Amino acid sequence: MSALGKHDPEVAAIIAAEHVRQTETLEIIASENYASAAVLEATGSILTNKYAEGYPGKRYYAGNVHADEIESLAIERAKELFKAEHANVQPTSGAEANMAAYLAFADPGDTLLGLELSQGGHLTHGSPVNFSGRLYNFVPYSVDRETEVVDMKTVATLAAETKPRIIVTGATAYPRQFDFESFAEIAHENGALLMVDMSHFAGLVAGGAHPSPVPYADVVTSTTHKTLRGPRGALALTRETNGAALDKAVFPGTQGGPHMHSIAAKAVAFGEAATPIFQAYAAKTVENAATLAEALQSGGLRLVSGGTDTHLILIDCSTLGISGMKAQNALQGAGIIANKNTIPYDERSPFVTSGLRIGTPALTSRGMGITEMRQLAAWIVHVLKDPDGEGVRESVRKEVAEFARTYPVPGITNA
Ligand code: DSN
Repeated sequence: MSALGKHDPEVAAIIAAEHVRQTETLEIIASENYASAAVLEATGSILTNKYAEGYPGKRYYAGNVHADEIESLAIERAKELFKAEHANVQPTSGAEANMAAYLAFADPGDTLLGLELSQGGHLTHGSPVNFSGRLYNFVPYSVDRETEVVDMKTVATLAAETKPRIIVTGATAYPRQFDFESFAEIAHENGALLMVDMSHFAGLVAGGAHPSPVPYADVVTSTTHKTLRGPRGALALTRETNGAALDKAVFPGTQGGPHMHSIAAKAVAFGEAATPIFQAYAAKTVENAATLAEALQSGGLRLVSGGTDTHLILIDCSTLGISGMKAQNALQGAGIIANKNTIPYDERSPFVTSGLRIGTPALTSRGMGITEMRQLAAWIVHVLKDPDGEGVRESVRKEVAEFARTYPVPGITNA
């Protein structure tokens, strides 16, 4: 029996039940993934015991020889992986990485541009209920009503009119690639910096399956646990000239003691992401999303922007006469885990929504491919066309559980 099982059977039992849930369901939340056994081991390591405020070679506490080694290794691996001049691996979440980037390169009250939350942007890209929207004058840009893709002419006009300090791009529910080169041109012509939050597609960038924002952006932030398949956490990249400002904004600007166990796990994940196996994973994730999108469209579903270039698909449930919430709940009853999401110009509230966001990172980590994506699409279409049918949900749930059990979950049933 494990130490946890002996010491605290109540917590151990809940985690064991979560093992079963992760094994028997199909995880298609676009931002979720499975960390490897090595990443989990580093995350659960004794590095959690150490306080290490500061940076390698310049700490505020004694005893940091190994903290310095691990953080330096993580920094070097991040720089090498993303071909960046400077990396900070201390942000504990994407929100904190973004907070540090704003603190480093703007002042409270400054104007910034960000993609509207209801159109796929993130809370920290200027939502009025978030620190970003409260401290900064965020002006949102939108997608075109017809194409549902960001219209660079509108961004250019808005930038010329508002002269922002930073233009923020990147999203949580946008199925297309951003045009980093045009964003950089617009930003620089208007005296702004370009910030790219690549949280969703960082793993695709690392694996060469998506253009990199690093050559164009002045600052790049990312979580480490989505397509990148690392521990829950984040990082920020910038040019050498901006490195000191960014570091100061992370510590002491927005954070105290870094989470050294997570930093060790980030180093492991960056090492994994630099391998040919990961390159194949990234390519497969995108290929699976394209296959899934095509199969869903053949099944009669409407996809926002007509498809995907990434790991992510946004389904317009309103054409089926149901809300995103109803779709999410019906699929959950069938063992398929997705999340409701607003779609551009949504008429429903952000809690109910008209959309369903899905993605292929987690299932691709389980070794699934084109055949499995076609089967998944058939189940999704079947359930969404009869969202009140208990019989349909129950029969799909049994088929899904049996099917899912045959695909190992990294970190649980294999390495
Ligand atoms: N929760 C993340 C996502 O699902 O995209 C964003 O913070």
